[in-house]
Amino acid sequence: MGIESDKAAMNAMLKRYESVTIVTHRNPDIDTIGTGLGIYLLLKYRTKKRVEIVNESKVLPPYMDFLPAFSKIKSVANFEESLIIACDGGDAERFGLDLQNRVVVNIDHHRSNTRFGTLNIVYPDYASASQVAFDLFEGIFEMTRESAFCFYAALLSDTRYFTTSAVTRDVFDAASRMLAYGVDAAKVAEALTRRKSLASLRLLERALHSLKLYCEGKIAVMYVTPEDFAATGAKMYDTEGIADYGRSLRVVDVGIFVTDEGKGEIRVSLRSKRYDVAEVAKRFGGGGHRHAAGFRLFSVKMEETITALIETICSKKENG
Ligand SMILES: [Mn+2]
Repeated sequence: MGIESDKAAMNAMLKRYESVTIVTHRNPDIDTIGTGLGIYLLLKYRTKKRVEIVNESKVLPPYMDFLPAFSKIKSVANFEESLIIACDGGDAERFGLDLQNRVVVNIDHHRSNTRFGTLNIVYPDYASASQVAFDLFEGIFEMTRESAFCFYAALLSDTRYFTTSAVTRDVFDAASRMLAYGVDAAKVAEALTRRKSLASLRLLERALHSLKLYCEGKIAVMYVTPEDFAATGAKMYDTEGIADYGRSLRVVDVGIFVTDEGKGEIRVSLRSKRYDVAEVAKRFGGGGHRHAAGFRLFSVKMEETITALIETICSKKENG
């Protein structure tokens, strides 16, 4: 165990393959895409291997287009005998691709990770999958500025700009080492915080309008409906960051954000200060981190989902 033995295992694994397929998770965030692109660029520049990077969605969030090689991401995997490197996914289903009978390196930081890989490089104390990838590949290959840029963007995003409970001295140490490769921190910060779409702010306005408190103010619920999407022209990726608002209130412990795009799928994002929302998400078939988790439900009414969640969380609060 430990990063040095993981480096050796990763190196040995890479030596056995001429081609590599990097997979990123469904409903992608910057961590999965940034980690994937960082590894993609390293393998491209530092090896002679054939490399592809895949995300099952046809339309990727445009706000990620500042990441180098973003346009190289494909929606289907074409290599058949390649080594799979899975980025930032707690279980194999998260990737929406058939990973059965494939050799998989699982690079992640979710405590709930099911260790679905052939080689599992999972560090639950790390703040992002990109921090894991950076520690892992630094020393295997000479790091490049572009890869460090991708890893740093993913770290900044997954820590919500260094505000989550996962932020430690090690995180700042990793961030500092990333910047040492020439990453422009201000450029990354601007890309993440100052180029939102108008539709995303209009959607936020509507989401805030829906805000209600429950359980003596301990739970905040916000939602957006198909009508909200239609009225604003927003897409699913425009909901990025809205889930954090409920929890930002002083009295609130758990923020619930429910998204119904009108396609028969309801997405629930959970954020908390202390409550273990990963456990709740797991009970509803999802997963995540202790203070940030989520799940999806199909063909159910939004109101029923919200009621069930409030009951689950509020009753557990009273009991303990
Ligand atoms: Mn992550």
